[in-house]
Amino acid sequence: MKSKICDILGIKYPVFQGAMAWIADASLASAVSNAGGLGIIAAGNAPADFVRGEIRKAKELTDKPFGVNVMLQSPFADEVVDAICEEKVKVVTTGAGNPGKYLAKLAENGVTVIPVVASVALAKRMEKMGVNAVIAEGMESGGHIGKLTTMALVPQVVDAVNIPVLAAGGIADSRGVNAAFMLGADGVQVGTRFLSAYECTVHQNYKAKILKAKDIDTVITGAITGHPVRVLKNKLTNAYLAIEKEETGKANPDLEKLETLGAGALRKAVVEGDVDNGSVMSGQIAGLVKKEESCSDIILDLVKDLDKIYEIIK
Ligand code: TUI
Repeated sequence: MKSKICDILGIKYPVFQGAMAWIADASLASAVSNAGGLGIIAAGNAPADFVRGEIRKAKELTDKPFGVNVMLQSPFADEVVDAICEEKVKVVTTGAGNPGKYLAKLAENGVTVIPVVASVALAKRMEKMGVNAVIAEGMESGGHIGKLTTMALVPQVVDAVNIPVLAAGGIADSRGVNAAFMLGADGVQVGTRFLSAYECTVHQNYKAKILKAKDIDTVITGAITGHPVRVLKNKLTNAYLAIEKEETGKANPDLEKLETLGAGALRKAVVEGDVDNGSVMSGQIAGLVKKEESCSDIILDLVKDLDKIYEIIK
């Protein structure tokens, strides 16, 4: 038995690399694709020309399929979708919203579309609108998150739709992969573990903070603004959460103070390596990530028991 998602995309292993904003560039995505998974370039909040540049670099670095993630809250989302179609990217994932308005254009251009969903309702709506698969992402994930855990979300989405479902959130080794298949998933998306990859160009301080992280080291900021984001605890999150506490319950909470504190924080950590005052997005599973490795070794470790799992679930 093979994963349906491998057949749809023409990839060897049913492992997607999570689209970490500012981090998942052509270097990481092409290394994952070359290793048999699906590498994904994160558009994040970047303008289309930057994304186009990464797509062209990835085409030089791999002849395997790779994807681009459209962050739907980006002010550049429209132009990024145009660039994706012009560059004939084969696979698009979306995050942090409902991609409905882009689906017709992407389908016309032959792009396989796989949105991230955080609820059964959105998964069903997406299936009706013709997407090829969905990624059910639990709140164990790093970055922008929904409300449900992977354990609760994945089987409910699997039962609600007839398209392949990938599981994301809290998966960093073969035990997590096996568990995801037992929940009915047809593949997985892994973010945090790839932060430790040699081919991941994130600042060394960020990598070191991930490698040192313990199980209880992440916190959720932004609950009050309606944009909850999971990050590793640091000076920035202490200041941020103190303001959140002060403002919670007020008739007119001063959200601007929080926005000012958060502005540019991800870049500060990823590019400048300021892991005290920057935003170090990470999943709850960071405590399992212990050493730097190649993307190829990471993928082979993730899928090492899959043949046994296929036997069990067939
Ligand atoms: O998108 C993500 N994770 C991200 S995006 C990101 S970039 C960023 N930078 C600074 C501040 C905020 C974001 C960092 N991490 N994951 C995919 C994801 N999508 N998780 C949850 C969702 C989601 C949630 C609700 C998708 C759809 C949704 O509902 C939309 C609707 O209208 O029903």
